[in-house]
Amino acid sequence: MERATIPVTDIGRLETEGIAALEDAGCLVVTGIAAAAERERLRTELAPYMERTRVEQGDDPETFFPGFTRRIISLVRRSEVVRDWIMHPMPRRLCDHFLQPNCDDRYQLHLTSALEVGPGARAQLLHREEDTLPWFPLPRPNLVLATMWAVSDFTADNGGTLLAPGSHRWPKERRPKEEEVAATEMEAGSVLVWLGGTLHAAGANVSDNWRYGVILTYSVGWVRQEENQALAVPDQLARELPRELLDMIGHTTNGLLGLSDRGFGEATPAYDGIVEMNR
Ligand SMILES: O=C(O)CCC(=O)C(=O)O
Ligand SMILES: [Fe+2]
Repeated sequence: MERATIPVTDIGRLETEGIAALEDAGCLVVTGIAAAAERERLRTELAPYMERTRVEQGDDPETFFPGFTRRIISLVRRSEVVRDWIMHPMPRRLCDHFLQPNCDDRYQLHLTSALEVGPGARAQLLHREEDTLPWFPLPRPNLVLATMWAVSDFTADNGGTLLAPGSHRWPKERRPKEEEVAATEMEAGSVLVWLGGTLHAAGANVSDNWRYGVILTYSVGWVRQEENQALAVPDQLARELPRELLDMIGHTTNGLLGLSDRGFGEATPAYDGIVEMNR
């Protein structure tokens, strides 16, 4: 069997080729999305937090996150660049296609994390982003769409994300053969996209360089977000954020879920929905 490959496209071919390739393979690299200046700005914004992160100098093979890695979450409050990336038209177009049909109302931000894989890190265990939403049997409807923004280059030897193309259609028990797993190789500024049902993991880093990626995931609005944005984004900041971003991060209702009488920006008319239902 030939070695598995991850399809690659640029933004100009997203509609004509990219969407179909993502549907088919469950993963896709979109090149040339984040400019060098943005990536530098992001590194500067996150550096104070990354520097404080403890890097495990050993490794417990049972843990989900290997040693020799750095991870932080809560990026909405820590990075303006991330706020722009969350709302970028490319992932939103893909969410419109892959998530919106399974939404009763809207999709939402699910998780933000900056992930650095250091020299000596082993590969992560293969998993599906939807493993935290185990209710449906596999293959399940698309509930999550994941993006990995390449802040550094991603290579097969510096921890480039491993993916099993096609595994979003596999039953739960099926594990990939070695040749069914591909390592993501992409230049900084590219974005790897995969569906919540696709098996994947951070690769092992056998190089001398740190691999730097920002993972931003989205989910259908009727599931609980992986990252609790109501706690992660301080009220004072939320008051200053644009309504569209607040809606995306979940400071809003999805149908009748998420009621609150503390709206930021224009208050959400949460009770209008109930009034409508009782008419
Ligand atoms: O770092 C990577 O390449 C993948 C990370 C990942 O899949 C996760 O943390 O869920
Ligand atoms: Fe993952």
